[in-house]
Amino acid sequence: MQEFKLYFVADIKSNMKYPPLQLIEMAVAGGVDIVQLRYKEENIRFLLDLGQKIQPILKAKNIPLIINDRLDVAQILDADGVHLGQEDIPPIKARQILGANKIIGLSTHSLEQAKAAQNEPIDYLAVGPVFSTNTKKMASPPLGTAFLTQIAGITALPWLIIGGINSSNLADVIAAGAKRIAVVSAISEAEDVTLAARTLKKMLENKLV
Ligand code: TZP
Ligand code: MG
Repeated sequence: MQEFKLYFVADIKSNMKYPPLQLIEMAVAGGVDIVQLRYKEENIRFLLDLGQKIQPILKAKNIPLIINDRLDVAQILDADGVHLGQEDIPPIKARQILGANKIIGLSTHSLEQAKAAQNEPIDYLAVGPVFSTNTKKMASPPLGTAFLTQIAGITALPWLIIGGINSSNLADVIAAGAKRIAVVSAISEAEDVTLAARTLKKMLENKLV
């Protein structure tokens, strides 16, 4: 998969600060490299409709669209890939269904899981939560920054970190070895979404600290 630094998880909820389409447009204007649609509610028609609306915007900028959990939605949209958790469809099954050319990402929550991910047919792994966050009910404890120094040594895959990352702690996680981050609230809860994305991107590119 193409290199990326700033991975925006567009966690679509009914009580969002901005309408989803507008949010994604603003985040794209700020330079996010990948957009994941994450939607845990039931109106799959809505998700499909949103996916169809954002696809031309993302395609125009060569930004991959990743769908959280839902292989069926990824297939219907012909999205660029799926992101799976430890209790979702196993990556091997997703690979059989989606084929070699789609992106498959996997969430991991410990060094053991990150190590095991090496043997999975995936394109990248996510490690987290690094910090505590209100965005997702925490099923596992925050890993902290010291943990990050160990990840690079155990995986040859591109890895990103997730969970409570924002412009205030980004310098710390970069210092601990992170090169790629995924965020929900640091972008979607910002007053100025485009500026928030742009600032994170510049910090990741080492153009601003
Ligand atoms: N997986 C682990 S933490 C998390 C997900 C989807 C939520 C991250 O949200 P935020 O707002 O960037 O902390
Ligand atoms: Mg999942």
